[in-house]
Amino acid sequence: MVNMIVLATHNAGKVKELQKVLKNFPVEIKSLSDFGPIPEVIEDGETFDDNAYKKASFTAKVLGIPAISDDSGLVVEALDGNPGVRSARYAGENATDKDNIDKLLAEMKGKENRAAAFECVLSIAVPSGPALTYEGRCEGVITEEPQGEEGFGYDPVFYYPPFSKTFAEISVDEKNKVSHRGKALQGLAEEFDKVLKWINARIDEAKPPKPDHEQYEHNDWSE
Ligand code: ITT
Repeated sequence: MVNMIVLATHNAGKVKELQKVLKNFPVEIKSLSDFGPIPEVIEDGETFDDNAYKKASFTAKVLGIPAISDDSGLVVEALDGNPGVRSARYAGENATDKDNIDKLLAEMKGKENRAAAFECVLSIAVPSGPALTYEGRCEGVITEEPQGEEGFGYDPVFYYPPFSKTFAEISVDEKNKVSHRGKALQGLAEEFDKVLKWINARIDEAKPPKPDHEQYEHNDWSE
């Protein structure tokens, strides 16, 4: 029976969030920081699925226990889905949130269609390779100017119509109820008993078959 799963991140906030969502299940959620250093995974996939699976399967293989990872970002209709998988480094390799927002607002100047969505994919992988995924999406509108101080990333320019506010003008708890990551986590939590069964079955399959002693002759060296 699996009793430990690692979340492939050093981000303590993400670990706490997952521990909270899965608190009623008999499994301990660890962070990468609980283990020795392991190589960084380069997130160079073309989709959120690619990156989430890459991170989860690599971590599960290296540590030998099931791993969960998430990848997320902002998808803007008028920019053909950009910044997408490049959300964190849209304005360059070491870009700050402000650099990324400035670039986004410049690209969106004069655009009438300001529809956008945050998307999140969670991947759960076992060391032998197979994985499950859960997805979440949250639709909104890109503002003309940043509004609000809460949150991170593109929150100040992501206006959420049902709340008539940007994601930077609401609390973390309010955001988690409707956000892409919140929805993906809720989907995972709702089915987590099945996920645990799936993990246990994959781990059993990957075990080498027990030797069948009947087929071996007893060695007799007496002659
Ligand atoms: P890891 O270390 O766990 O990989 P990360 O900062 O790279 O965390 P994600 O892969 O989840 O975070 O997200 C990539 C980028 O997408 C992130 O840097 C933000 O710019 C943007 N983003 C994702 N979720 C967001 C949210 O809820 N609010 C604002 N921006 C978000």
